[in-house]
Amino acid sequence: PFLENVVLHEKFITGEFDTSFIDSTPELFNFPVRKDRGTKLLNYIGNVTLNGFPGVEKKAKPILVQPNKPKIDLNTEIPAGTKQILDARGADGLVDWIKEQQDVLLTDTTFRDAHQSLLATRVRSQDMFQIADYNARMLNDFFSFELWGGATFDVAYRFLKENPWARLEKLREQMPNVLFQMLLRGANAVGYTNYPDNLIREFIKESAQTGIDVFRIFDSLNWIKGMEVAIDEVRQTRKIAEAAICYTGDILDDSRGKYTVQYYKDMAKALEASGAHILAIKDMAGLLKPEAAYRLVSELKEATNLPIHLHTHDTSGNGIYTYAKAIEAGVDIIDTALGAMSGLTSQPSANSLYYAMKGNKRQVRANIEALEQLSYYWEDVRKFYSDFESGMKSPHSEIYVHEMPGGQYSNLQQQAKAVGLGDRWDEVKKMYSTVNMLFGDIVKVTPSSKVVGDMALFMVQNDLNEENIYTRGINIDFPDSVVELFQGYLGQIPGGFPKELQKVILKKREAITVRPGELLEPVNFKKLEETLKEKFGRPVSNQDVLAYALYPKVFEEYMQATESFGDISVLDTPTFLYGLKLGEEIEVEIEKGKTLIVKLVSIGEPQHDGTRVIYFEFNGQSREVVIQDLT
Ligand code: 3PY
Ligand code: ZN
Repeated sequence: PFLENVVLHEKFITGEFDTSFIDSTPELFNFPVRKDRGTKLLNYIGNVTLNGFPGVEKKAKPILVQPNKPKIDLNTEIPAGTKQILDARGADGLVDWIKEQQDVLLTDTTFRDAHQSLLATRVRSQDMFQIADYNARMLNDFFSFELWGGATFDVAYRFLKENPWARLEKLREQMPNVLFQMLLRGANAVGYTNYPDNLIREFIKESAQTGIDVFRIFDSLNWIKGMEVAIDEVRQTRKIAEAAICYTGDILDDSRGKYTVQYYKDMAKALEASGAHILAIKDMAGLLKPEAAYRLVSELKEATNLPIHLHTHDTSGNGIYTYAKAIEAGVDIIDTALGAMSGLTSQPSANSLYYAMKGNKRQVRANIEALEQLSYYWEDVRKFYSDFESGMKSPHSEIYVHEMPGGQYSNLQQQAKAVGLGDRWDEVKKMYSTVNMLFGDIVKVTPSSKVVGDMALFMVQNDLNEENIYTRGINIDFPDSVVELFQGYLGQIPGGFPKELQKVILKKREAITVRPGELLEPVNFKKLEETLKEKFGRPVSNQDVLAYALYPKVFEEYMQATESFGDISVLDTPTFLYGLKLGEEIEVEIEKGKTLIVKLVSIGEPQHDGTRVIYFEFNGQSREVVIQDLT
């Protein structure tokens, strides 16, 4: 390391050095601590074995079978798919191709929304890499794989300590034939707040380069201004801008005057005018009832020239029926998950939809045998993550009342428990819809849904209701997220914020009505890169810089984790979540052709400083690590 420091030093490279160089350059002696990869990995395994994994009940490692993989030959050539159509014919050519199809095309959400909605977004890259080669050969007739964006970016760094860009890159290598789709929260990118325009643009550019083809862009308040920068940038990268209308309310209920068919038609036309290639109906909570789906799709088809891509959640249990009616009305593409990862708060099942449409003049384009075999794999993998299941066991028709998005239900329930409102959950749910109406009936999807949830908890906690809020609220400080919403920092709502409540919440603060992106200071990427290089003492990539710009603290903690543990994405999921049992031996492929064999031999008694020595066998040799016992 010393010689390396010398030859890489700026003064050495530029020749600005003399014989006093070594004495006058103390930084030459700053060696990065180079723990070898093996020791780092043992540190992780020792730590998780002893202290457990956040959110996973500490218990004996369950017996989990190796997931069942389809029996097909992977030495066959990967058949061409939609990705090749985009590459050959461009975005407009692909749109023409979609319009020529008689069949209903499918998007598979298993790698993104399905596990975001069922398993708190915790599915790791490993479990995707293990099956991706099969997907490429067995789901080659799919329209797209939704596998990135939404909460997956944040959760990968924050909880899984793995790099979401590396996930995308590797999946792209494994599945070069089908379009890759991501969910982008417009000006909030993959975060919870508006970012500067140049950060949105740079993030899209890098995502497109790394492998994303279809960007589903939405705004959490259906504010088109919040989507325009993203749509423009996606078009510039020559990828596909799929602009979404977020569906809320009920077009069949005349008492909900705000979100009418006309409202959605106007929005769709505006999105078409702003450059969308495809129109998405994003029904994030699963509120689109079958008859409403028929009407909405029919009218949107008339109002625009765009292909329509429908997304729903199966929380009510009516998902397949909704899809069947949408298909009857001419919808082009539909979001489904593989059987074992579908239903309830996730997407409806591709497998079930296939059978539901059998005999119909519009068939679902999929190979049912492939769907069934891949579903077996996920049935096994899902068991790894059982601690992250929400506990919902049957369809919830009350979704039509509280309108909570698929991914929020279990989160808010956890938040309620954390603030001591666990036994008042029914009140919180009711308050969620009260808050929605107090706010002027808004779209509820990340991040606006989080604001409504924060406010609902706050009101129940402080015995506030729709009557006393205007009088008692004057003397109360509201949660930051609520203040920000009413300041206009997430954008504007149709019809404007309710004035009286806005005054109560903001007090003396000013609200903006322009796009927050117009006010935010652009990110200086060059400077940020320099700062990070210095901070982490190693070169950083454009992807690192972007991740830091979006999530500074999360990214920093991720970097610290990789410094202590190395790349732990290589571990199998049961070991990642539970560690090893005494005497258990595993193989870890740390890179192609390089495998480590790790066996847990024993765990020492606690020492006076609260540590324990953990004894391993590592490639046949004795190794030990010292771990702080936090239990
Ligand atoms: C997200 O923004 O992560 C969503 O899934 C919204 O539905
Ligand atoms: Zn969704």
